[in-house]
Amino acid sequence: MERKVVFSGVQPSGGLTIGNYIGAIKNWISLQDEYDCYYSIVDLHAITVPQVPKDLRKNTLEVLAVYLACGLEPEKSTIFIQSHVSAHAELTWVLNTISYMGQLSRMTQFKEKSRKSEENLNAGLFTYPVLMAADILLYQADLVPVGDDQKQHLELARDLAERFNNRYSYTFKVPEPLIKKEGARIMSLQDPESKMSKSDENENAYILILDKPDAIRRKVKRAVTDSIGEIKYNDQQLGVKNLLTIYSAFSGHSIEEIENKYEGVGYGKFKEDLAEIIIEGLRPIQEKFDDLMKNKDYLERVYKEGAERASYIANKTLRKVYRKVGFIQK
Ligand code: ATP
Ligand code: LTN
Repeated sequence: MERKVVFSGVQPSGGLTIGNYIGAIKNWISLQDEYDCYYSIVDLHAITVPQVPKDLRKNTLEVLAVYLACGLEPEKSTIFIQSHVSAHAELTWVLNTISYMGQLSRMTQFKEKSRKSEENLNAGLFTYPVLMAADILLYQADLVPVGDDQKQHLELARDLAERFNNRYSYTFKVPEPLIKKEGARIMSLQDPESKMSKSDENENAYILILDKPDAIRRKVKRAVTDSIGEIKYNDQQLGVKNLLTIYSAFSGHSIEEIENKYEGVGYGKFKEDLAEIIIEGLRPIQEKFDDLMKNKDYLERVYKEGAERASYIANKTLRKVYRKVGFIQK
C-alpha cells in the first residue's frame, strides 16, 4: 500500500519561536517514520512582508539547520526550499484563476496583516493562501500538520482542490489538517490573548528556539500572569494557562501533574523552574544547530537533493494540471 503524504512548512521570516516548535515542527518529527513527508522552508511566502535580502538568505539557511537540529532527517523526509521548485509559483497562477476575491478577503491572517500595513498593501499578501494551497496540492498531501492559526487556510486549500476537481475532473487529493489539541496555539508572553509570533515587535513576547539561557530566564520572568496567585489551567488566568502549556510540552508531564506539583507554590518559583526546563529542552537543539552551521556544504547538499526529489513529484502534478486546463504540451 502507498504511504500517506504529509506536507508542511515554516516561513523564514525571522528566528523560529517555541510556538513554531510546539505547534508545528515537534509534531513533524514523529510523522517521518510512517508517512512520506515533505517539509519546506517557504521563502516565497516570506516576501509577502518586506524582507532585507541578506537577512532572508541567512534566515532561510538557519531554518533549514533548525529543522535538522530538531530531528528532521533528510534520509526519511524531503526537505527543501520552496523557491527552488518552480512548480509552486506556476500552480499558484492557475489556482488564482479559480480563487474568489470574496473568500480571500475573509481570511483572518490577511485582515490582520493588512491592518498592520495599510499603505502599500501588496497583492502577494492577498493571494498568500493560494500559494499555500499550491504547496500542499502539488504533492497530493493527505495530511498537513500545522498550528491552529492555519485552519482557515487549510479550508481554502480543500475548497480549491474540490473546485478544480469538479471543473476539470479529478486531479487533486483533498487534504486534511492535522492540528494537535495541546500546544496548537502558544500565546504571546506579553499578551496572552494574542498568538506568539516571530514578527512581534516586542521581543519579550516570544522565546526563540535559538535564544540564550539568560534571555530565556529574563523573558519567562517577565511573562504576564495575574494577581490570583494560583497555578491552575483555566480561562480566567490566560497567562498562567499558556505557561502551563509550554511547561507540559517541554517536560512531557501532563497539565494535571504540573498543577499538583505547584499547589501552594508561588509564580516566582514556577517561572524559575519553567525557564530551566525550556533551556534544557532547547540545549541539544542549539548544540546540533551550531554544529550544522559549521558545515555549509552539508546543508547545501540537503537542500539540493531535497529540491530534486520535490521537483520530480511537483512537476508530475503540474503537467497534469496544465493538460487539464487546455495548455498545449511542450
Ligand atoms: P509570522 O509571525 O512571520 O507570521 P509565525 O510565527 O506565525 O510567522 P509561520 O511561519 O507562519 O510562523 O508558521 C509556521 C508554523 O508554526 C505553522 O504551522 C503555524 O501554525 C505554527 N505556529 C506559528 N505560531 C504558532 C503559535 N504561537 N502556536 C502554535 N503554532 C504556531
Ligand atoms: N502559511 C503557513 C506556512 C505555510 C504552510 C504551507 C504550512 C506555507 N505553506 C503549506 C503548511 C502547508 C504559516 O504557518 N503561516
